[in-house]
Amino acid sequence: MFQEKKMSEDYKEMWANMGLDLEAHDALLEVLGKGYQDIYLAQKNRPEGMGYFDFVMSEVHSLRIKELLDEKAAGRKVIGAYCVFVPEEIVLAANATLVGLCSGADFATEEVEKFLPRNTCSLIKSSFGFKLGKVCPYLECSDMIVGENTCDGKKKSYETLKILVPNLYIMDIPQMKSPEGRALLKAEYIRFKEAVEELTGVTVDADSLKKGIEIVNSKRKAVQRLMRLRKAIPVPISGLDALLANQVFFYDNPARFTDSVNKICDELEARIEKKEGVFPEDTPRILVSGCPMAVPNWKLPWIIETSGAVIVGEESCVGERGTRNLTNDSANTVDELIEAIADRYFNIDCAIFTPNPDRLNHILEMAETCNADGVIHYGLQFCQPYLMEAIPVEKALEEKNIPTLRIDTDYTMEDVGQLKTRVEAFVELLK
Ligand code: BJ8
Repeated sequence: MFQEKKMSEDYKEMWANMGLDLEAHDALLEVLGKGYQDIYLAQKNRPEGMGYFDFVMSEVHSLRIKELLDEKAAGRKVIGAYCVFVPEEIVLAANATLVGLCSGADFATEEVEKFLPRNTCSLIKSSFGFKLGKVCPYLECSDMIVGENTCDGKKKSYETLKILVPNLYIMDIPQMKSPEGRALLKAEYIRFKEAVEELTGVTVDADSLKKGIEIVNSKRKAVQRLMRLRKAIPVPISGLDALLANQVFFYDNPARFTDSVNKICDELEARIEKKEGVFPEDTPRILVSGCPMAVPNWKLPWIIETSGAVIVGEESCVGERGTRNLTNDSANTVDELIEAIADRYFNIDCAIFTPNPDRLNHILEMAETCNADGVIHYGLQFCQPYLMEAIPVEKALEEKNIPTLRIDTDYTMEDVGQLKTRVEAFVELLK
């Protein structure tokens, strides 16, 4: 007990030294802890390996931050990113650590709306809220923050974020899958490599880049393995737990994360062998497609899985869109390896691309391979790219007789009752 108190006092000092607002931060941790308890720990039949992720979440602002600060004290740099277009391979090759900057909850909304219009998506508002509310230790310990020109909302909001953070680096991202777009992405990755080299004082060479690729590929392979196991009937793990693994992907030490996911997969294989499911075999299976769900955005998955259905896949950047492709590491020069990295990332089918037929095909393919009975398209209000694409996505799925429900929502809890009614009706239809 005393030990625990002493530890929490030490962490308070650590947070205060980072410039966090302790009162606001305590309030955030309390809400987060309560939400985790009610949503995650209330689940039944969880794989034992999820204990590791429960631990990670309980320490997400403490032990992991202490690890990052220890790394920094030893001379390593930390880079924060908002988008899966930022190549972790290059960051690792320069002996730095990449962390995702979460943006999954409303915070300091009144303050945020002094800087951004009200009709901005929750994800962007959240990223500002965490900064203005001084509650995100990842943001505060980042030596460089990478913003990317993806959607208009992000692109323009970074002009303002630049005033609030001293170390914002902007990466340009193409909007079309043309040879020119591919050339732009490669040029941007070379420019990013140079900026990271300047920050770290480490020159990236072919060996370090190959090593970086290997580490990130291993992470992705573990998550791909998890994804494959969810195809089983009955499904051996809940969608909420699988989402959590996909969320922790962005924070944890990569090697430790890979091991932990593989351990869960071993356990799931044994479950599948015994035909042991997390829900009854006839539970309707849902594919969720759309905007990314960053920690602690668990609202819709929680609604779905407490309404008689199970989520069997996420067509999302916090899910398959972010992890499905590997980077080829067979080349032997820095330029060729960057080429391979650009090839890998150019395949990401984010809705900011126009036209974007790959995403549509991928959703159809996922619905089939995941044995999904229906698709729920998740769009954040005011997110033009995903809300606009939701219409052709729904049409294409209906042409294949795959029932689809379109949900537009935000991070508030105001619409929970209404969403639950709609999801329950959809699940009834699937039954
Ligand atoms: S690669 S999905 S992580 S940009 S929800 S901020 S699109 S208005 S998040 Fe994304 Fe990279 Fe694409 Fe993935 Fe804009 Fe929409 Fe808000 Fe969004």
